[in-house]
Amino acid sequence: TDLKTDLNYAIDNEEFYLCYQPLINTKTNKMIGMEALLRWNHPHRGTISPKEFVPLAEETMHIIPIGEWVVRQACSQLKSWHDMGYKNYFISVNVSVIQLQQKGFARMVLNTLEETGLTPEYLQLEITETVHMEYNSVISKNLMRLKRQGIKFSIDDFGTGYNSLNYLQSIEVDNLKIDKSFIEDFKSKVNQSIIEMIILLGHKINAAIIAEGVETKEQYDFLKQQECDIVQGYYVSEPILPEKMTELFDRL
Ligand code: G
Ligand code: G
Ligand code: NA
Ligand code: MN
Repeated sequence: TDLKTDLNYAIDNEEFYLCYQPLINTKTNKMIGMEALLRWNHPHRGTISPKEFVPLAEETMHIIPIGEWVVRQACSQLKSWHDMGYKNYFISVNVSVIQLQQKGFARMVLNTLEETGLTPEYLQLEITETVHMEYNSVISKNLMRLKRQGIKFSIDDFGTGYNSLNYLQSIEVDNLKIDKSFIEDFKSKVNQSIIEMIILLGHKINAAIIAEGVETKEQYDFLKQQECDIVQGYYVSEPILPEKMTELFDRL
């Protein structure tokens, strides 16, 4: 069978799960939140990365129920961590522009927050532009409605997306995430200029800067010195199962 067909059964068969990766404040070196990252445990092929199946799910529109499952799972996981006494962490959830352009998207997110009991201020949505989508009024209405309720927004892979600058025009974006391709080769003159420019732009519009793909102490120190606010990457921790997160709460 092909993956597109298998997507029909994946939710009901409970084949999806989330990993979590810590986000670290460079000023305090403390964990302040985590990104939820989707995984598909396929019955025959084993674990499949979202890089492989999210584009298919966007084509077939399975991304709508899958995205709803992700928001619910992430919010209820964070709520249970808060209830265990691990307070003040936020959670960052990836959303596809296909989801953002559904009329019912904002309502779905707000209902899920209410049902899980998570305060909206602890939810961050990462806008990831894997497909090209003209910025339009449905998207901006969803964003503004959620923003009014206290939900925060990050532009993922900033500098590589299609419409990143349009989002900045219509809502106050809370975070810009520097794409890991710029961090990977941070010693190149061009990449350093891009990193500096994104940090400058972000701070001018009151957004925090998150660098992803931070793998070495050298990268961490460079970013901290450039006043990058938050880092994420293997240097701190890879994405891990929720059971392992509680260990990190005590350590980070
Ligand atoms: O963790 P990993 O490197 O496998 O993630 C690969 C890509 O998949 C990243 O670009 C990430 O933004 C995207 N991704 C991870 N989880 C989700 C999700 O729940 N929904 C969507 N739409 N994309 C996701
Ligand atoms: O949404 P986005 O595609 O930016 O998601 C981040 C992706 O990068 C995830 O797939 C995650 O597994 C991966 N990732 C996280 N930390 C690192 C890292 O330090 N190095 C690399 N190469 N990838 C990372
Ligand atoms: Na992301
Ligand atoms: Mn990214």
